[in-house]
Amino acid sequence: MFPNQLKKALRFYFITDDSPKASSPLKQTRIALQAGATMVQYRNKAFEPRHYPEAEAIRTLCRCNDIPFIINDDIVLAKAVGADGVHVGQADDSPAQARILLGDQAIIGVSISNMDELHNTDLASCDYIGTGPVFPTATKADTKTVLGPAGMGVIAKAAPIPLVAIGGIDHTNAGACFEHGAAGVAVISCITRADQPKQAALMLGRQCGCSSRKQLETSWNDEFSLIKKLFQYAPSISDHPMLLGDDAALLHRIQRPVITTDVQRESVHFRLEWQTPAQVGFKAVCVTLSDLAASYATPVALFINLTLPKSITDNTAEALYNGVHQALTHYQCALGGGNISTGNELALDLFAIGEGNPELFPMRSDAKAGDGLYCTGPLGLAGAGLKALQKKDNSFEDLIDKFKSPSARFDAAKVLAKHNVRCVIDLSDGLAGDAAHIASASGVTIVFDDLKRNANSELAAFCRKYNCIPEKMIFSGGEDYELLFACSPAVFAQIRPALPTAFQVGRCIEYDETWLVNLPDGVASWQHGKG
Ligand code: 3NM
Repeated sequence: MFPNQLKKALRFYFITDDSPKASSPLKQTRIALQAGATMVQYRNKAFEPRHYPEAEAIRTLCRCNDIPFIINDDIVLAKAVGADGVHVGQADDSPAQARILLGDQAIIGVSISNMDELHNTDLASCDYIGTGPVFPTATKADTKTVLGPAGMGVIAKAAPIPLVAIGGIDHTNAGACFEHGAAGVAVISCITRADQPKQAALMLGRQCGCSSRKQLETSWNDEFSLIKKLFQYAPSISDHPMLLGDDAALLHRIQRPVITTDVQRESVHFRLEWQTPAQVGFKAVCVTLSDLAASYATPVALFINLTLPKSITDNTAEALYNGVHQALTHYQCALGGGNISTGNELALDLFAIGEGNPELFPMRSDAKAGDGLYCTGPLGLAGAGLKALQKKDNSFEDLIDKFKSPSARFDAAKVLAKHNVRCVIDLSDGLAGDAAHIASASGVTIVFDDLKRNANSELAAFCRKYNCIPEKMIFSGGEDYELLFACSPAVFAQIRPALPTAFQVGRCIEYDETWLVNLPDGVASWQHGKG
């Protein structure tokens, strides 16, 4: 937040009241927001896990109305609930600790009640100070000397960052705080314990020069708010500076841009009854970035077009974004842009840009007779996981996990690139299909090994239970997102120590009238790809 934006946000700073005498904090917040509050702090000195939904509901309300949401004291809660910042006292975690946990963008406030504290507090990690009590207050028992507006003004003058006045403030004395240099006033009881809270809040709002809100936004499930949220929580990746314009993104310094696209559609690629929205978001990014891994490219920016049916709630959309952001953070990829439209089914169209390896752009057409064909990890697990979900059998956790949460194998790609492996493809369609792509593009015949023994124990157990053939799962189950690659056996021997899960699946020979040899019975032969 820019300094002038922060100053505006501090103007009418409402703090929730945890007293049983007051109404619920969510209701208090609604009243304050309707009266024009510009910032909200959730203060609950007796916080317990059961209060979490309350904090979350207030955060959502603030977010919908574009108001910063701050947590009192508890930096871990602030992180967990996705607050915009935290306010710490002199005896709490330090502002520096808060900054480390909450990041550069967080708003961090600290309580300062006299000049000594002002001088002895490390303000480098703070965005504002809260100073009081300016007037006598019964809300906080352990407050220090009442400063009066003039005493507060002395601190405001000496403070290098904006000051918000606190303690005993209401519509009758807020003006004095502003006159003595406060950027804003923070209040509790003048609203929460007033006989007529709405009236009291409106009177204070007027003193602060804040416009009331006739109608509170309760949803950010519209295109503009949604895009704003999407960007607000996206990781900023500094290696590839990116200017987010109004209509497009300007990417700097991308040499050899590598571009890929993917789509994830409900009922075709995922089902919300099987996967949480966060898993859907996470997987959509992994699947898209997997193509970059198979191209030896480093992720730079991802673009998402989202189709949201009307039935999708804000919480679902937000959880989906959280998954997207987790994956982007994991793979150190920035969000370059997005678009949202309504539609009949939930769908994510994704585009990713990466920076290509300066020496090598691997191609599926680069396999040679004499090469072995290898894979970076176990196959058939995701396909079996999908079948387990279809059968509503949750006992095969590893298989289901592999289906729900694949990874893009940038780690393996690094090893392959280092050893100059020139032929790579990511396994999205299943071994038979993807090997056929290599064979037909390279003009070789691939002779498969007997992979019976390569079914991992959970896959073998699944096949026993459901009477299916493990090789069939290995050859036909898609969505493993391992890398399939061809190289000489000597090179593979050098690679193997760095990729212990890699194994041989076959070998390439001179083209012999057919692309694939030794496919297990019942696996589609893919011979139609010939030509
Ligand atoms: N901190 P009311 S005074 C939470 O002086 C708090 O640091 C203070 O509540 C300080 O608006 C205070 O009801 C209580 O007086 C503010």
